[in-house]
Amino acid sequence: MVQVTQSSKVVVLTGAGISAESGIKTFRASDGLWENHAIEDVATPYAWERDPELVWNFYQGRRNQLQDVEPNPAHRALVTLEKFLGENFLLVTQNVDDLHSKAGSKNLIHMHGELRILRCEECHETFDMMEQEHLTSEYVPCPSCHSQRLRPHIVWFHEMPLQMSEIYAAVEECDVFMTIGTSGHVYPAAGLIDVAKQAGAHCIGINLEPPMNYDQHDEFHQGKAGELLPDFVEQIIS
Ligand code: BV8
Repeated sequence: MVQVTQSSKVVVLTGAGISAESGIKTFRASDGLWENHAIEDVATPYAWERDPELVWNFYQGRRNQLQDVEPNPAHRALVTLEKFLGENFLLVTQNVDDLHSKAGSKNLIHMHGELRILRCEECHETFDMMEQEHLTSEYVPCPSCHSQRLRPHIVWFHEMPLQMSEIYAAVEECDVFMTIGTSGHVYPAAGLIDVAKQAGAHCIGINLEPPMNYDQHDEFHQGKAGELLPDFVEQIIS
């Protein structure tokens, strides 16, 4: 069991599995389907051009779900780890839900965007759109330039994830790299562990089942993040 001190640099990458015990379906569990649409068919810029109403309703439905879910012990364990490490801790999430920030995580990058936020395709302003009147199936005009081109602030397939240079900089100099609740299917997120290995980091995985990039991990703990992570964090910072 690796030990971390307050001078250890730790990067954590989370995926849909860390939110599963909060009641948010993972992509694999739903067979990558949403109401019989393949995620890759609704989470792309082409789908948005082809059928904006389908894509809008897909995201409005998931945005509405945010009102009914709460962080679980796994989200809170990462806040404990961040409080111990301070600026030496970075949390990178593939998730677009708001459970990490609701739990209190601060050094947090949403590399695939955020459900709560919409972005104007005209003026590129971003807006937190969680007011009740915004959660309808009707389009919401841009509050700034009033265009009808507000899109989900989500990184779709074939779009470049956000803040990748910051993420690579942190992974290239970390001592410990953890993957939690991710199947290792989607790139470039799933390739971050290769960068960490190159940098000599100790790579730890916590997941319900071995991820696609299992072999890159120095240690792997199989099980539910909400059950394993609180004790794991207590042990490595003691
Ligand atoms: C890019 C936002 C290039 C959307 C997401 C052809 C052309 C172009 C690109 C590609 C291509 N072919 C492949 C690619 C790359 C592509 C990709 O990786 N495709 C996959 C399908 C092979 N990637 C991209 O397109 C990326 N962009 O490459 O751009 C580029 C280059 C230059 C310039 C411009 C562009 C963009 C990828 C981002 C897509 N957006 N999310 C939305 O959410 O609606 S991806 C989305 O799926 C998630 O964010 C996440 O990343 C992924 C799902 O993965 P996980 O989070 O791991 O979830 P999953 O369900 O898979 O696994 C959950 C795990 O948890 C399971 O293992 C389960 O066992 C475990 N679990 C369950 N319960 C628990 C648990 N573990 C612990 N405790 C529990 N209780």
